[in-house]
Amino acid sequence: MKRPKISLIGAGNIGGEMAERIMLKELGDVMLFDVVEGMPQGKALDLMEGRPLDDSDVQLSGTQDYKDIEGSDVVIVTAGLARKPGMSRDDLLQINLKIMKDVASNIKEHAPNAFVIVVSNPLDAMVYTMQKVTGFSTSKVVGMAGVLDSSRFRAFIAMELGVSVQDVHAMVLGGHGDDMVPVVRLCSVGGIPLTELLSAEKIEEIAKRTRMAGGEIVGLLKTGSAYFSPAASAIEMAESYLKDKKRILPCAAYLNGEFGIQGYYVGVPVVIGGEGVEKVLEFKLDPEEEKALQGSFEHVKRLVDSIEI
Ligand code: TXD
Repeated sequence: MKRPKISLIGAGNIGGEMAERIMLKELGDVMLFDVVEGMPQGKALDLMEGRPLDDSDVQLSGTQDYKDIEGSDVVIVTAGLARKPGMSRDDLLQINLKIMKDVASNIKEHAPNAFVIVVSNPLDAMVYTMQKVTGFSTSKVVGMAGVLDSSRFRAFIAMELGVSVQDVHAMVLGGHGDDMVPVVRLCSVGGIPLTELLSAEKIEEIAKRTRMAGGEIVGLLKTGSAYFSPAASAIEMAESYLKDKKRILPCAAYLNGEFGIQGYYVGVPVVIGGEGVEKVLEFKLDPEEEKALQGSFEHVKRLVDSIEI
């Protein structure tokens, strides 16, 4: 039986990191695509040469030719610019929108049956563009943001309490912006509500750090944005699809009225299995959460309504 084929459109910081993770997990064969001559080929060859050290037999290749993504089961898109200090994710809109339209039309032509995970920022607008341009079922186009944002939230809580990250469960809803919504009420540590373990002030401090975590790393790196944890987040989603794991993951998914939102991509808990986004898990929000999600959605809506597709 053939291994799955995973094409990575964008072989930069996140693309290269995802390729290595796929190799280590033997998730499938990798096709790295980038517009920079030689770079995807070089990264693929480097990873191929390291396979004996990890007993991995997947095949990795690099290309500038979209024909080489044919037959992809999964396509993960990081093509585009990353922000620099002082830039917001929204500042990337015009340049990355142009790139996303080009990428989407090529995916439509060369990988019509793929599950597409969009990573590029501004995420909620880019995943919307991907779905509109490809015309793929909304269950086969999803955005990666909530898995990363929730991981950050969980990590900060574990760091504060000095406990294992395995026992911290948390979810972040909404757009992938500084107005994202860490759902404090549902956060638990070993089954104990977070609100019983930390003060309201400390929790708000952690929630704020979660919302600003992307910018914190951009400020430290100065040359780009986070890539280790975003790569891990996208691969978690791809793995749930490829292995039909039915994981419940916070993702930018197309909403058809759930959470009172119609016709946009916003971060909500979904089930990812062999059919893609198989279910949106809607649940009751309290008035404060409702207001925060609405505010975050309004930001997404303004951005999406401003683009010409
Ligand atoms: O949670 C999230 N969704 C975010 C997403 C987390 C972190 C980073 N976020 C965004 O992902 C970031 O703001 C960027 O928009 C993307 C990719 O971030 P990365 O750090 O991987 O950027 P790089 O290293 O610059 O890689 C982007 C690659 C680079 O090699 C370019 O040559 C390539 O994209 N590129 C293209 N590839 C294909 N097709 C076109 N047109 C193209 N243009 C540039």
